[in-house]
Amino acid sequence: LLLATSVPLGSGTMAAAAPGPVPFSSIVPAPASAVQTSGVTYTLPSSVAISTDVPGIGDQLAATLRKSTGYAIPVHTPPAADGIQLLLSGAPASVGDQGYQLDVTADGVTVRANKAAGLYAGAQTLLQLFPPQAQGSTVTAGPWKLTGGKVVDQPRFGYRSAMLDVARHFFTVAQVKRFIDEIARYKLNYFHLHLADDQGWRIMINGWERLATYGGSTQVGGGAGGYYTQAEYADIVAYAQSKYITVVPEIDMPGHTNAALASYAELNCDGKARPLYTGTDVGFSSLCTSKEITYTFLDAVVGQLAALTPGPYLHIGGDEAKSTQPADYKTFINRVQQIVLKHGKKPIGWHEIANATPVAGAVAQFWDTNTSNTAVANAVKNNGTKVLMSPANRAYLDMKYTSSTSPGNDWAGTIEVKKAYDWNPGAYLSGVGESAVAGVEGPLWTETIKTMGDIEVMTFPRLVGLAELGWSPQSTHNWTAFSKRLAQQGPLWKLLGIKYYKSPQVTWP
Ligand code: TNX
Repeated sequence: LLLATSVPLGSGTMAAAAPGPVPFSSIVPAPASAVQTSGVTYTLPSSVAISTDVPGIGDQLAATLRKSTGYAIPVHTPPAADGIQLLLSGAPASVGDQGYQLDVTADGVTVRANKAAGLYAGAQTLLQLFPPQAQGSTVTAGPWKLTGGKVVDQPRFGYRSAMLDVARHFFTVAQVKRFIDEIARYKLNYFHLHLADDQGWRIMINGWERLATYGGSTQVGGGAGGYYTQAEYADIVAYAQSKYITVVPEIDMPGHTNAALASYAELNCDGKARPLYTGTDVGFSSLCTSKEITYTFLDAVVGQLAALTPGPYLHIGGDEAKSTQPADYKTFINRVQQIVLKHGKKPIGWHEIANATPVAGAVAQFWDTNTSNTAVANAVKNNGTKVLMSPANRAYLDMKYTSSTSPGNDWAGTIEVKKAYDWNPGAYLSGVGESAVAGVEGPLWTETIKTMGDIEVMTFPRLVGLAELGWSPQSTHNWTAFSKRLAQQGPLWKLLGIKYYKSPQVTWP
């Protein structure tokens, strides 16, 4: 990278005029290839327009830049050739379905991609080339200058995700959408919604209404809880889709099911409804694997969720089934996988599903703290199972940063920012090499997480490290360089009111 002509992002944040231009070395996740053109910048004229093959992406970019620049920024479809072009033509085949090419010359900006998802990713890179004020909600005086050069970029792994547990503490649709906004900036393309656990059932199921109205009526600590109507869930899914994020809904089973067992007596082997639960223990509940009503129930749940979910996956949980006999667990998971397939989806489960027989196309999500797991390695070898990497001592967003930070859990240790970044998902678990890894996910369990601020401070800055592990080539992996990129996000988070942990490991501007 040629950095001689550029001004570091943090140096002008107090000035009235927009600082900049931002060097390519600040792009996070680090791009596969980025070369600046010495001496070249593009200055946004106040007459700038966007010309795009995907109006939804052009409109989102224009809406952001209108608020901060005060420019009109009309959005056209080609053949108009405007200052900013977002095109589904001319991208190299090598960038695949999720990558893009971005060119900044003295005359304008062109993002090219093969698919809309790639164009969206390129638009996120483009936004990062503006100073943080460009994403603010008040007008800042220009000139708005962008560093000239070429970025050719595509992800290392196709699956990059964050999980939010809305069962332990319930979060509103507006809070979930804000979280989606926050993760989309870093090119995550999946969002895992943990919809049911011992403490709460958070989605209306027609014919089984008490799951939501009773099973959803509380949460950890005894607060009011809540649930999403099917229309609200569909709204979350559509919102994520507009940011090229695929929602993966999870109904955890056969354990982590106390809320369901409290709502319907017949789901218990002894036919007696359990009391609602507001504590934080795990492993005490199980659906009755030997009763037919269990599978009738799950067919309704899976069928309705599948109909509401355009993405290819449904997450069936399967973790910590300590109150289910191992043989019953295998029978149960194998049968539930067939229900998922019947409704046109592929199952994802926590890695314990490798103890059953993962079907073709199933994904096992690894969450343990060790670096070898025989059942997972065998599933990879024998069933072609792909692994989603969420090692709890690296990727869990609910772990405390240090023993003196709160909120958070610490059963998997504390995870400072460097520890969250400094591992290699493609060479972490024995027998699970690069080609067996679907990608990475940062799960945020919410036993101790109650507010949007709690969500944000646990997520940022750590999730950006995970996003980089999922997107950037291993050859770019370097803590010193990463921590500098990361530091440049601080002013943006401050401007947007996003709480983050000011880790002493990072030199914030
Ligand atoms: C274990 S890891 C769980 C969750 C808890 C989490 C807290 C896993 C798949 N299950 O039920 O919320 O630890 O860190």
